[in-house]
Amino acid sequence: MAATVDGPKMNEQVDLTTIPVSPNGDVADANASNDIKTIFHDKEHFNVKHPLQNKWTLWYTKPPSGKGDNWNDLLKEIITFDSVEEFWGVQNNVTPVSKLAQKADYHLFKSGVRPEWEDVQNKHGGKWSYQFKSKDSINIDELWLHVMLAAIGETLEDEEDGEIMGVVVNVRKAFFRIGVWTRTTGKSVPGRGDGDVAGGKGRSPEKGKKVLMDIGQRFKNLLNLAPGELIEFSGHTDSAHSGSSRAKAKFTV
Ligand code: MGP
Repeated sequence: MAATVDGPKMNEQVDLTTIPVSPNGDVADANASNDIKTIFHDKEHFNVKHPLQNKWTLWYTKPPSGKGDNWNDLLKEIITFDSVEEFWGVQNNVTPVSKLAQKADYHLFKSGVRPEWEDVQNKHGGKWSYQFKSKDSINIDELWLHVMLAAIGETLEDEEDGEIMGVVVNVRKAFFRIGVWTRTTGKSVPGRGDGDVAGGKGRSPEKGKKVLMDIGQRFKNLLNLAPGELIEFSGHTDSAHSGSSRAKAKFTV
């Protein structure tokens, strides 16, 4: 699906009144007359929404305007949604990745989780990621859409895994990078006692690693990569220590 080119200015909160995220009209009246209209019947006056399993928040990293901008000032929350209809309302109204300035990012994260290493739900986790170095030969808008749909459709993991925190796209001078953030690195979480294996899910380290490798394989399939291409998993503590996301890979698939 093609996204609109003229999106809102990305350093501002989206004007929610411009996005058809909620049913218009009087839902009570519609119910009384049994008049159920989905978005497929009427794109503006629908009164039925299809809930997502989780609530999601879209974030944006504004490119730095000069020296001295810190990460926190650049990270902006755009909108939170929990239905299929709202997702499409957002997708059709934000600037596509291909039109973002260099050093911008989108982050689609479970509501309540900030898309940063320091968040309590991310700090023991990591990410699978891949850098697309030939920017002109890929359709980044379509890839990012597929990655977002896999996240909100919960197809990147099995239900009991509880690993997916969010997905990210980075626009950089020499590449686009797409990543998926996980809650653990497959190991036990320090300081939570012996009972806490692989992040409190009672998994052995082998099982913890297998869960992550399966997520990596699904993510790789989604990105349409040639079998010879490798995606890399790295832990956020390594990124935070080195002050760079280019931390050494722990696993590849
Ligand atoms: P990046 O966007 O993950 O990678 O981080 P990029 O652009 O390839 O750059 P590099 O520095 O890894 O080579 C860019 C910068 O943003 C990092 O160096 C950090 O300064 C900052 N940053 C990124 N993230 C995801 C975080 C975060 O979660 N917390 C904090 N404090 N800073 C971050």
